[in-house]
Amino acid sequence: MRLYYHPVSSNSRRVLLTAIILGAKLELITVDLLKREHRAKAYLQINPNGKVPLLEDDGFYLWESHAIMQYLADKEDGRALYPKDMQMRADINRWLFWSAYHFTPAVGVISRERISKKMVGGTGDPDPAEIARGEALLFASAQVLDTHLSDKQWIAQDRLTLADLAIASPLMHAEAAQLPIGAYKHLQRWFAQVRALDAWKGSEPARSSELREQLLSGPC
Ligand SMILES: N[C@@H](CCC(=O)N[C@@H](CS)C(=O)NCC(=O)O)C(=O)O
Repeated sequence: MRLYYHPVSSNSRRVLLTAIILGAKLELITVDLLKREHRAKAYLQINPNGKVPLLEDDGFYLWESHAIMQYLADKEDGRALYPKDMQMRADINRWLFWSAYHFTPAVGVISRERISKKMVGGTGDPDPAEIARGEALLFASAQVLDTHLSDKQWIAQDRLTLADLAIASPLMHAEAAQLPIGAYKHLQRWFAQVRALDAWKGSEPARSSELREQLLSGPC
């Protein structure tokens, strides 16, 4: 299997975390977003969205990071991360959809203004109106998550699952994007647990060359 990704992409990060924990064997291919490789004709033919990540498995191309996580978990028999039981799975799926539709886009509005704009050559300073819009979205989502975690160690099923990996990933930019989440203490406690995972450390952008070796020589 091949993963087209970028080391600082949080949507790629959730797939990397999943792959590391599952011990999946993956060839990592960097799509250089700064050089706009994701908009090249050849790449658009395999992912018409022009985004990372993208998984290729024996000629099958799969885009959308949450769908890739589910596919890897099923393919690598990752029952602990993604149980087969219908209701357990539905519990996790609801958080994956919540991640894709609410939490990740909320963080994305702020990250785009404070990080991505500078990375792509800078079209100017963060737009205060966009920051305010992102913060309003993020406060609403962070409150839901914080309340949910007030009596739970992990998001679903009382153990680490795809839900935690999906939702923690955009927080990789918490400091750089100055995400206003310091007051959410249950969320902070949970995120500290995710950050303590070997897989989190192993998927840090700075370790992408080590990761490349590790995933390529994975056990399966
Ligand atoms: N919903 C998609 C979002 C993918 C996405 O937005 N990826 C970003 C990197 S984190 C990207 O490729 N951006 C380039 C662009 O939009 O031009 C997923 O979860 O895979």
